[in-house]
Amino acid sequence: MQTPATTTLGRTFEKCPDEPPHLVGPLRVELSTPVSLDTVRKENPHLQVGGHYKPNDCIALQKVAVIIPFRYREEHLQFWLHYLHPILQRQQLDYGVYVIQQHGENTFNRAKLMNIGYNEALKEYDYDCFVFSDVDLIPMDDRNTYRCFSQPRHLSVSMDKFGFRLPYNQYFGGVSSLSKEQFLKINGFPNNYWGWGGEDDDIFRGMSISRPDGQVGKYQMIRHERDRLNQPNPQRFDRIQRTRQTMDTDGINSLKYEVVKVEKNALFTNITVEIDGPG
Ligand code: UDH
Ligand code: NGS
Repeated sequence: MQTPATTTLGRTFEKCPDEPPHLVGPLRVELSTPVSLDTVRKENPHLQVGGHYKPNDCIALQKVAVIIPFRYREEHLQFWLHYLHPILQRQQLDYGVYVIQQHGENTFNRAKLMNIGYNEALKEYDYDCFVFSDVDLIPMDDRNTYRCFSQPRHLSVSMDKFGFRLPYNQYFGGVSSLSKEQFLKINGFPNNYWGWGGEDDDIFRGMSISRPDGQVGKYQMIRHERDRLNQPNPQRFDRIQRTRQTMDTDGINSLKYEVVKVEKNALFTNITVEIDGPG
């Protein structure tokens, strides 16, 4: 028997179970018909403004900020919200969704946007876990829990575009989760990877990580062309080489940005930020 944890207005709440009871396992993902935000709102009547949710019959085991680095991918975001909100609710998480949108026309910087997401989410709520997700990755099994584990976790381990296997052993891209302590231990993510590639390899930093098995960790990626302002970064190999020397000074402790706008809509918190371009 679990001990009652909180009493509110005469109701007694217990901690949510380790294994959420309403999970269904493998899921079908269908990406040919776009889904409107209006439909997604109607499908998720229990969300609170800003894309927050917590179970109403038990106390969630973790408080999770889900952070999406973003620019010009509205259609992908609609699919993501349509698929992920119901899954995250079945997983009985106390969660909020933060879309961190890079303002302007500089080269894209995925890792820096993720650092900003960490910082901004913590200003709002006492999150203990951070899930970082590309906007185009849809889990194909709801047992792949968007929470933190005793090691940093790589969640997107078998993606359709890689034939449902890891492209290489140290791959840490796509979707990952780190607790606050794990994130701070590696000084967050590098701020100086502009353009495509390498920042996820940098984040791996030789950590020992956990992963779900290949069935639970299946993902479908929404197919797309290369983005206009996210060309392969020619400096990426050089940067990775030097990460052990730079990680103590380049990371969450050196993060600089300006918030342009914060909008809370029914499905997510949309934070637009200004970051400098490559120096
Ligand atoms: N992202 C944006 N906008 C951009 C660039 C990136 O929102 O302009 C975000 C988004 O969350 C995306 C993530 O950053 O899921 C990772 O970027 P990516 O999807 O470009 O990386 P990926 O490795 O694709 O998936 C690289 C281009 C592959 C071209 C293949 C052409 N057939
Ligand atoms: C590696 C990149 C990673 C990238 C991965 C998968 O080569 O950033 O490919 O790319 N590392 C470097 O470039 C150093 S993908 O097939 O998803 O486009 O995540």
